[in-house]
Amino acid sequence: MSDLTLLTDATVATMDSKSGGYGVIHDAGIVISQDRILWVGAVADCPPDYADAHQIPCAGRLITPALIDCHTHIVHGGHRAREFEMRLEGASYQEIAKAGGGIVSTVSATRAASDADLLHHALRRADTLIAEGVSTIEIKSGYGLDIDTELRMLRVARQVGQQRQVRVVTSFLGAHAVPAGMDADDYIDTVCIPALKAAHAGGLVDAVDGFCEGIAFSTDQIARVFDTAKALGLPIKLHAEQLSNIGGTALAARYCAQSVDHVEYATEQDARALADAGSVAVLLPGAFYTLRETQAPPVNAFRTHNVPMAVATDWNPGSSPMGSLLLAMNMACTLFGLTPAEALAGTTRNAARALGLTDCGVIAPGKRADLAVWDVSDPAELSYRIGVNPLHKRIFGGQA
Ligand code: DI6
Ligand code: FE
Repeated sequence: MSDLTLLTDATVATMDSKSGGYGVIHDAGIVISQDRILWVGAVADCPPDYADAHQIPCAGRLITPALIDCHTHIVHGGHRAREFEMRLEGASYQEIAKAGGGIVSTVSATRAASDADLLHHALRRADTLIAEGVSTIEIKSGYGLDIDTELRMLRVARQVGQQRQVRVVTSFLGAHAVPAGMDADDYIDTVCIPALKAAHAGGLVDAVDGFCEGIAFSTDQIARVFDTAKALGLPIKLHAEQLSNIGGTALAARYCAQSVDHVEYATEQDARALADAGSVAVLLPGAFYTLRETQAPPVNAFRTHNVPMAVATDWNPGSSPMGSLLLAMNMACTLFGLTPAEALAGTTRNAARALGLTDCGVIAPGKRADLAVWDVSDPAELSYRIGVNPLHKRIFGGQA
């Protein structure tokens, strides 16, 4: 009995096209061996060696790479529905943050939550994403802002990856907000950097993130965190240019960031810097929508300079309480003007790149068999509908 599987009678969007399109193959098949893709192509061209593979007919369904949510904050305590009401009554996100709400209110709820409670809710959120064909989730710390709670968040994030068939990539986001009663510089030097070193020593950190913004940290403060990341050999990414332009994108590009996220206020020059650094621009339309922002990211400049664009949920309790990556794709098209092909590249090939992953995000020989089988025939359908989940089945590391 062969240990090979042949998914057959499918339409495959490989997302591996050099032209930036879907890379569609009609009447296609995919041969899987254990957790890897061995072959993909038109069934008519399938090599005879795979003739005795176990066949799974897909009834013409669309197969894409499994989706990758490359920016989330799904480990957190509590919720911020009251702030939603306050914004509807006219308060801004920045005003709420300055008045002691915002990120620091989630910090209190996260510190008060038990590990079991944090894990329970993070698993429920991960399950929601998995149900939409997500195979890989990036999860950030940043609601602890003390050494113990930052480490607890990252441990819970790792547990999500152990308790579910999903790959978790962690980011240390100690530089997310200044805790109440502390000076920002003191916080960076006496809490954030020691927490990063401890988390790294515990094997809990895959990348280092920060929030560079008027209501958070300056470029000088973030640079100190990045210098530590560099010394530890960790890649960096940054929340930058979300609400204003204070130079975060240029800073992150100087450190060859994996990604720079939000980037609504990035300039043409920022786009050039990202291109030179090989960084991905991660677009987060859920936060833009929730905060009713009006400045869209410079998508045309990213296209002109060949900056890869990813799309993510930014699932967090404040600015993006959004548990749907398909909805993020729809919003990236409707609000930011991405094409559906760019949106799908943004949650597959470019999302992998934003996480520094080279073994997933496209359907090609040698890549992980992380696949999503959809009850649709045209890949544009994935971005087009609102609030509809057409997933037929997800395959994770070759396992259905
Ligand atoms: N930008 C975001 O979108 C989240 N963090 C950040 O730096 C928002 C986090 C929150 O409001 O809780
Ligand atoms: Fe975020």
